[in-house]
Amino acid sequence: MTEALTPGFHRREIETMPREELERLQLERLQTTVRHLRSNVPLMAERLDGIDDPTSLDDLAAMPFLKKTDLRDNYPFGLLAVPREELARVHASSGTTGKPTVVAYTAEDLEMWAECVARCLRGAGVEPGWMLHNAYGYGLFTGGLGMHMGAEEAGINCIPVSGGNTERQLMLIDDFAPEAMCCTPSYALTLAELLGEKGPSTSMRVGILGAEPWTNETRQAIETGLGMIAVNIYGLSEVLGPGVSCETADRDGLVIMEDHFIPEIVDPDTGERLPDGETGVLVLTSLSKRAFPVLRYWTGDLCSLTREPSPCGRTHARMSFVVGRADDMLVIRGVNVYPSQVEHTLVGIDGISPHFQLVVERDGTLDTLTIRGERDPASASTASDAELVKTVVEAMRSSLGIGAAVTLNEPGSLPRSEGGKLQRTIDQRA
Ligand code: DLL
Repeated sequence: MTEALTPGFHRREIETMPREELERLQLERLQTTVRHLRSNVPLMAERLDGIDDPTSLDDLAAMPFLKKTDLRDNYPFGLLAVPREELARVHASSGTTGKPTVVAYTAEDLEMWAECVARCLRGAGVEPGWMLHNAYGYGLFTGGLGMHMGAEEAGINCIPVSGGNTERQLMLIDDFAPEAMCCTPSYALTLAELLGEKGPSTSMRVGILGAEPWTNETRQAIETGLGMIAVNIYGLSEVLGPGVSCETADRDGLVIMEDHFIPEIVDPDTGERLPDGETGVLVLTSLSKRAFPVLRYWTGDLCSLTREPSPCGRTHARMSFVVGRADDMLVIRGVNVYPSQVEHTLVGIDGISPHFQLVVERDGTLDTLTIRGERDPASASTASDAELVKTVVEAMRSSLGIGAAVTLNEPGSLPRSEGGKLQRTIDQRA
């Protein structure tokens, strides 16, 4: 049984600040950031040449975007806005091939980050004095250390377990009885599966899950499997690490730390700003970072925004779940397909487990999509394999708008997360 939790606060006065006051603070900090970038980052001085300092938040729309390729082209430290001696920490974004994307922090930047994560944890319902089982990887990846600092800032006892060695993780969860855990949603599914029929006898009341796209359907599977509520935390190393935004225990959109970041949603093709409620690319501007400030960073993540106040009294903008990345989009026979659409459809079907893989191949000139799924051994569904496959094929045709082949694999045979992010798409067309 998952039990409701009440969202708490870490810095209530900031988290519930009237919007007018918040926007005044954002403008002041934006002006400081633009001046800092002009004076200390040659690339930005060049790009901002001829553009006036902002006198209103709307002026941001006239400023240039910063993209991942800019970080790559200036690898490793070309975009730093402080001398190297002032750095306290370096991290890098995940990615398995080539050079990583390097980011850096001053001691003050780390304090700001810890405060953002502390707000996320308190909002998710984690109480000071609780124990947090932290299964995000420790290392260059921002997940482990980012969550760790935030927990300490909020007076939460963080167990630095890191990823991998799943049997041992389950033993520690049994023995230490943590009230909260954090890891990727795919790893939470792995843990839930291993608990299997024994069911969720764990002490955990809330999981703070993110670092990869997931859906509400997967959330339900995790909540049932682990007997806790699951909240979505978002972030990226280029902008901070975990803690740019996070759902509260109300699970009603991810609250953005707007005193430190300005969010915009733009059209993926034209870069034009889109109104609240419309889905487009999330673009983020940092307002308080010193070592590596970013102006209009093009995250590539697709979502929408609302500026309606939250039921718990928070006034900062909220973003929706990320529905995919502009560059994760598969174009199959001319139709745009996001892996999250498949997940959304598949995980809702009785008899099918939440583990899947997408394989795209080219047969002559024709692209084919195969969805590899598994039967859910825990489901009471009596449908035959053939009937299940037919159900999935029909559901996919109506949700994706294209035909897909569906295979049912041995339960447990598809790849599982061993602690980190899980790559679910295999595109063999290249
Ligand atoms: O994944 C930071 C993080 C750690 C976030 C732990 C949350 C928890 P990167 O390795 O730089 O940083 O990867 C950033 O991961 O641009 C998104 O595409 C994706 N991502 C992160 N959080 C979410 C989420 C960390 N909640 C990239 N939903 C981002 C969907 C997410 N995608």
